[in-house]
Amino acid sequence: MASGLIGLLFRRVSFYSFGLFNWCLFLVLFVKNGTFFKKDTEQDKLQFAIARDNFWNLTKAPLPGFKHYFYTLRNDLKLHYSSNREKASRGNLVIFLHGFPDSSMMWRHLMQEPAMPVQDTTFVCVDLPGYGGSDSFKKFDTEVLEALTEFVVGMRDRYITAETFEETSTFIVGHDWGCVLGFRLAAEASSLADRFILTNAPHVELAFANKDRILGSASKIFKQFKESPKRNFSCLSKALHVLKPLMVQTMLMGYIFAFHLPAAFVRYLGVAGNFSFIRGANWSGYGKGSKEYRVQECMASSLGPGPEECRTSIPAVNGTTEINGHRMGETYGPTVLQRAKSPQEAFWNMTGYYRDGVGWSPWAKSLEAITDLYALETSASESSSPGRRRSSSISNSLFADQHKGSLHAPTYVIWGEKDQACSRPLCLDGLGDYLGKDSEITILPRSGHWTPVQKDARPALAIAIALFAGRDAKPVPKMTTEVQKVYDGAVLMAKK
Ligand SMILES: *[C@@H]1O[C@H](CO)[C@@H](O)[C@H](O)[C@H]1NC(C)=O
Ligand SMILES: *[C@@H]1O[C@H](CO)[C@@H](O)[C@H](O)[C@H]1NC(C)=O
Ligand SMILES: *[C@@H]1O[C@H](CO)[C@@H](O)[C@H](O)[C@H]1NC(C)=O
Ligand SMILES: *[C@@H]1O[C@H](CO)[C@@H](O)[C@H](O)[C@H]1NC(C)=O
Ligand SMILES: CC(=O)N[C@H]1CO[C@H](CO)[C@@H](O)[C@@H]1O
Ligand SMILES: CC(=O)N[C@H]1CO[C@H](CO)[C@@H](O)[C@@H]1O
Repeated sequence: MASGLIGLLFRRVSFYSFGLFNWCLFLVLFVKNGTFFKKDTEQDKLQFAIARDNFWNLTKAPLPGFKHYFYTLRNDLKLHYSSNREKASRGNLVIFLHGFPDSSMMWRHLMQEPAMPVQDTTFVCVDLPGYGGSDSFKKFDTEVLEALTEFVVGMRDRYITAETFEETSTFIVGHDWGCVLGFRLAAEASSLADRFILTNAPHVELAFANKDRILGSASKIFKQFKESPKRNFSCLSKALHVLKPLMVQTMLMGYIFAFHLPAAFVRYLGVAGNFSFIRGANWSGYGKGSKEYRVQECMASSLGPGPEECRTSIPAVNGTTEINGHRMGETYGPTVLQRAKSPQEAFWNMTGYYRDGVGWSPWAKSLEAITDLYALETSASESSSPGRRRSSSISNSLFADQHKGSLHAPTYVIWGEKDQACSRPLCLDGLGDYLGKDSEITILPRSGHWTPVQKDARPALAIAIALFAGRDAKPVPKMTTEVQKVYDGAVLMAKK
């Protein structure tokens, strides 16, 4: 009993000490690389204000051909999104989920890739709850999955009509947290989309399984050492060798430990050195020496609308207050204004995803979500095209999955191998075992975490989206072969 308590105490203390260590490390880093004391010039400030106005002023086009929209959830909170389509029209529907510390505006570079089928496809870039122009939630637990389920169903209702239903497919594209959530939806709410396209973030159940496997082997080897330390001395270094990938991943995830410190620490980390943390996220975002990197644009994308933009509203056209379910005159929700006024609060919100368990808490679906998903499943199985008929996620759950978190929808994973936050041994190795039919994993060996942003990786993601979701999309026998045409050296990791 007492030893259990001491063990728990020891784990707690090491957890927070490591968080505190990383917190200090970040501050030292900001000071060392000069961002901490760097003051913005008048021109920087002007550029920031312009970028914020361009991205978040509701009367403007956030991107060429795109407009701002809101979707009100059953809990009365609003999600903000931008889309190239006002109403339902022919063409597939692609919904984009961004990550941390980003917003829907992170897709701006990808949307302008020449390969992207902007003319033929409905693109919906949504801000995750608590980010960009979407309302904050009290907690970022499985409520986020509920909200996304409701949102995707809402978008399908809004942009797909009964006439176009047969020929229209829905896609969910996710990066970073959007990818973590995408894996969960593909496993637990697979009927939401016909295909998931996911990039650079862990499948949480796989990462936990990899961690347990590594710890298991290391402790077995260590036991041999303990039994006869003299004769089996080499086992000590062997155990450390086995543990190495886990230690590397723990170091890479140091920031997550820092996000678990008391609120005052996290809030300070968010704004210290005038947002050094968010600015620092660029080191990897664009790649070394990129000419595309605009720090003020990145800041405007990460921080969302400011108090100015919260005063704007979606313009009414010809005095109509509603067009196809879009209410005109709508503006950002009250919690968006709170975040605009307090960037510390905004950072606390964004980091809530790491604390509140949306990645791993068991999701007991609401009755509404179950009903919505069931309706999607039955309509898909009634649809004539056999390719759409899939094993149902509801009936499937009656049988034990081979792995906890197995994916039930076709999934295409495209992964920058030099990811700065997710190491391959923990986050990627073994992912093939979780894939369902008609799925594939492509590795981009020269790219890092920001696949949708980095200049050399972007075209690879764009071509995959174009071939899956563009006009006249047909089954692609091997996507990696197609990707190799725009990304020399792309590697097929797994295919099912
Ligand atoms: C801090 O950064 C913001 C956003 O980039 C900028 O508007 C502001 O002027 C900066 N403040 C200082 C003191 O440099
Ligand atoms: C938003 O943009 C409009 C032009 O479309 C401009 O007149 C207005 O001043 C802007 N609003 C704010 C609060 O910046
Ligand atoms: C607004 O009115 C103009 C002129 O009467 C018309 O051409 C246009 O289609 C209308 N727009 C909408 C969205 O109804
Ligand atoms: C996010 O911010 C809002 C508004 O400032 C606050 O009410 C809410 O509790 C915060 N949520 C989390 C999980 O931090
Ligand atoms: C891995 C290893 O070297 N194990 C050795 C530990 O010591 C016992 C007893 O001498 C050996 O039988 C094992 O081979
Ligand atoms: C790679 C890159 O663009 N790095 C930039 C990130 O931001 C800092 C601070 O604003 C710049 O000094 C770097 O050049």
